[in-house]
Amino acid sequence: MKVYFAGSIRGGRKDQNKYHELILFLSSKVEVLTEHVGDTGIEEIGEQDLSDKEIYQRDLEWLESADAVIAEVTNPSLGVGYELGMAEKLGKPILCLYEESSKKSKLSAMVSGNLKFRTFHYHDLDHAKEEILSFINSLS
Ligand code: 6K6
Repeated sequence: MKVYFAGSIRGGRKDQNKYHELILFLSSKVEVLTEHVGDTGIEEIGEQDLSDKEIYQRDLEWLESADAVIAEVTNPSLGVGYELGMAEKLGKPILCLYEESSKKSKLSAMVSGNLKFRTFHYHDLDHAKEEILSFINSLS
């Protein structure tokens, strides 16, 4: 099974360690197409050999080929929002993970109000991993 993991890049990298841990966990179960989303220093290193147009085209191809999409949506990101809309139109099963905490920004109604998304509010990463397992198992 191929999973497209989406997480904020230019929207802000404060949750990158969470993405990294969730991607590591996910990679032990399925093929993750977007492992770079959890990489430390992606903004500094960038994908220097790729233009924005090439990144967009490559990511869209991966999204089309994915069996499912998992998005960490706690940190708002234009790119992740775009990917979620595209994934919905492509008919992909979608899990959105949101860390429940009063300090975080409120989740967009365009995510929480969309009944086609499986949106899960988690307390810690173990809680999120349990939900990831349940989501993956529901697809096989
Ligand atoms: C270098 C410097 C800044 O960004 C880079 C490399 N950019 C990207 N590389 C790979 N995927 C990207 C890149 N920018 C956005 N994406 C895709 O959009 C990822 O799949 C993320 O899920 C999402 C993040 O969007 P933004 O708007 O937060 O960047």
